[in-house]
Amino acid sequence: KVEGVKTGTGNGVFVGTVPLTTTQSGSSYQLKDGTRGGQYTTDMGNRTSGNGTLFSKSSDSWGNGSASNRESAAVDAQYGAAATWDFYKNTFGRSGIRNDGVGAFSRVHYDTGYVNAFWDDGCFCMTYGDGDNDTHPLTELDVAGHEMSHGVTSATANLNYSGESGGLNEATSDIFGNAVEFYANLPKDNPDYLVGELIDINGNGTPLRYMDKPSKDGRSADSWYSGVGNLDVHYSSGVANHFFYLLAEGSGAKVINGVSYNSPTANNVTVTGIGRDKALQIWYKALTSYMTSTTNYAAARTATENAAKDLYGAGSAEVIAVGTAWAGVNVGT
Ligand code: ASN
Ligand code: ZN
Repeated sequence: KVEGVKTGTGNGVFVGTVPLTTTQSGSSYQLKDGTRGGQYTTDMGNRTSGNGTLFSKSSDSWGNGSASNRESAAVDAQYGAAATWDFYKNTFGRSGIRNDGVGAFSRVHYDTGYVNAFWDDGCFCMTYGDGDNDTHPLTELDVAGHEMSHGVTSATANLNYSGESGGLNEATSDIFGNAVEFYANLPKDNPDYLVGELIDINGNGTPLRYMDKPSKDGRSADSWYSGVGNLDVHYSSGVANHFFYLLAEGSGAKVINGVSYNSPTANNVTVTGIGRDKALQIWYKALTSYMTSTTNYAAARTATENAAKDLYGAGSAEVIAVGTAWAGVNVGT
C-alpha cells in the first residue's frame, strides 16, 4: 500500500490553477495536506450538520474552475487554508491558528443558497456556503484568510465580538485576510485593499468592504465617533481598517497593482505610510502582546504604539506614524 505526500493540481473558482499538497492512500488521492498540520477539505453535500465527506478520488487533479464542479470550491478552500498557514508561518513564525502546529479543516457546500462563510472554534474548522443560487461560493482567498484569522484572534487577544472590541476583531480579520491575498499574489486574484471583490456578493460587481475609505460600502465608519461601537461589528471595523491602510500606504490618492485608492483623513491629517510589512508586524504584535477582550479604539492606539516601540524603538518614525495614522481616523487626538 502506497501512502504519502503528493503534489497535485487544482483549478479553483477564484484561485485559478494552483499546486496542492495532497495525500496518496492506496490507489486514491485525498484533499489532505500532511505538511501543514494535516489540513483537509470536506464536502458538506448541502447539509448543515456533521462534518461532511473528505474529498477523495483516483487522480490527483481537482476542479475545473467552474462553481458547478463540486471540487472547484474545495480547491479554493484547500489552497486558502495552505496560503493562510504559510502567511502566518513565514510572516510571524506562527505555526497554525493556535500556534500549536495543528491544521484546521475546511467544509464546503454548506447548506443551499448560503451567502456566508464562518470560522468555528468548537470544531476548529472553516465553513463556506455556495452563495446566491449556489453559484457564487464564498471561497475567495481574502475571505478564507479573514475567517481563519477569527481563530487567531480567539486564541490571542480574544476581542469580544460586540462594541468597539468587536470592530477591532472584525478589522483584524480584514487586515490579515487581505494580507493573505497579498502573500499569495495570484495572477487571478490581484492583491488589493478590498474585501471579497471577486465574489460579486452584491450582484453589481462591488466588493463587500473597502479599507482605504470604508464608507464607500454605504455603512462602514471611516473614523471614530462616540457612538461607533453601536454599529454592527462589520461596520465599526472601518475605523481600524482605515487606520491600517493609512499606516501602510499613507493618505491621499494612490494606485497599487492597478487599483486606484483615495484615502481621506479626519482632522486634515497627512499620513506617510510605512509599508505593508511593518504595519502587519505592528498589528500582529499589538494583537498578541497588548490587546485583550475589552480593548477599545483608544486602547488599540496604545497597544499599537507599544508594539511599534518594541519593534522599532521609542521615538522611531514607525511609532510616530502609528500616532499620526490613528489621528487620521480620529482616535486619541
Ligand atoms: N462571515 C462572518 C464574519 O466572519 C461570519 C460572522 O458573522 N462572524 O464576519
Ligand atoms: Zn468576520
